[in-house]
Amino acid sequence: LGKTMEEHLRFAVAYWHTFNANGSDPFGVGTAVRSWDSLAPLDKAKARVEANFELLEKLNVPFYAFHDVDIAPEGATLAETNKNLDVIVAMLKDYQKSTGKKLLWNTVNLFTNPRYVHGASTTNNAEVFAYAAATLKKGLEVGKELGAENYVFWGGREGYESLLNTDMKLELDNLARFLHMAVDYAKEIGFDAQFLIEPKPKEPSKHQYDFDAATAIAFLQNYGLKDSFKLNIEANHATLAGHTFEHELRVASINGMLGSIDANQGDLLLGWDTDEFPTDLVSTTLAMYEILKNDGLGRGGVNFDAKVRRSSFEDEDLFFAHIAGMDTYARGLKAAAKLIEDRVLDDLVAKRYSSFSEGIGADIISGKATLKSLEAYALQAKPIRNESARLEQLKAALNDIIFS
Ligand code: GLO
Ligand code: NI
Ligand code: NI
Ligand code: NI
Repeated sequence: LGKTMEEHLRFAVAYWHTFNANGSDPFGVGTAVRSWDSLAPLDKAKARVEANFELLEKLNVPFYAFHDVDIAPEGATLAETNKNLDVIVAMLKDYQKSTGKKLLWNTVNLFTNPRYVHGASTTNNAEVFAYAAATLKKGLEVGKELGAENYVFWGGREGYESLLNTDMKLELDNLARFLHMAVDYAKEIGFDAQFLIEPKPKEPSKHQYDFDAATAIAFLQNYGLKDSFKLNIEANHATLAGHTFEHELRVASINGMLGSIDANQGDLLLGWDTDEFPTDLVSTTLAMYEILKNDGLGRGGVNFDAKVRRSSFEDEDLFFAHIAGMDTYARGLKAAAKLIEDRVLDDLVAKRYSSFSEGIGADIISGKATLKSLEAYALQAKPIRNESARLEQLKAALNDIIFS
């Protein structure tokens, strides 16, 4: 389909799920033991940089992604935090140069620190908004310094716990103001990354404003931001919102807003963002089908926002997990390409909607039809006959392609 597999699958490793993660979960402490555990914070950060690039090399993965707090320790003041960042960013830059590895995207963490208990740009506290804005400013500068191809906004706590104490209108206006400031500043410093909103319906907040693709697109449109953003669609966030991954990809795609993906999968029985590595071939096939139909992800990529389980604490597990994820996406890509090349779905879809290409259907599409002309048609038309959907036949054909 005009591109190599490498061009279709621009894999990225998520810094926060590899050597920053240690296997802890809400009910248990970390299980991974690392050689740098006893080092001072900044030395720890340096050791992780080294480990990150070793992982990228050994996996032959071209990209990585991070939050500011993943790469460098927060200081007691903003100035100190920024100084720590500068040290590590210089080191990352050197490593990028010597290895050829690139930054798919960066972002800033505006949800972990206690100052963000009420949100960041949607906080009730203007001082917190200011601090978040200053952190964002630094994030954009870091992205520019490292040549990030995208910049992600996941609204960690941009939502509410209760409407009883929430001024929703003000919070949404402020979220838009925050994003406009980001657009303006990126322009000012010549940072030309693609901006991406990552929708998620809940967790940690009870309701998050970027609930799903459709909600995020409407928000961006309402506030005059649509041309400056695309979406980063995460599989597990789609299912949290009650959608399939492919639904969210389709919604983004038909609106010209599909930018990048966070590759993972949820658990059918657990109702939260479990961030498991993607190993479901049917899901990756349908996802890659949407992505191929979108003509790829452009400067986006396939970022493994996925973590090994608490019981998989050896560094080796990180390798197996990423390899399993990459294999599942590569097979999904092959199956999706075959679906397209064999016109398994296209012919069927074309046939299914063929009534819109002539007669009354063509009038509807061209805008010529009115309620009156359609009534005139319906009054003289013969009894209506629908075709069978042949769903089971279709699903069997899909299985054939995926599993053969
Ligand atoms: C959390 C998100 C998160 C984002 C990343 C970017 O559910 O998936 O991992 O992808 O933090 O801020
Ligand atoms: Ni994510
Ligand atoms: Ni997530
Ligand atoms: Ni995640």
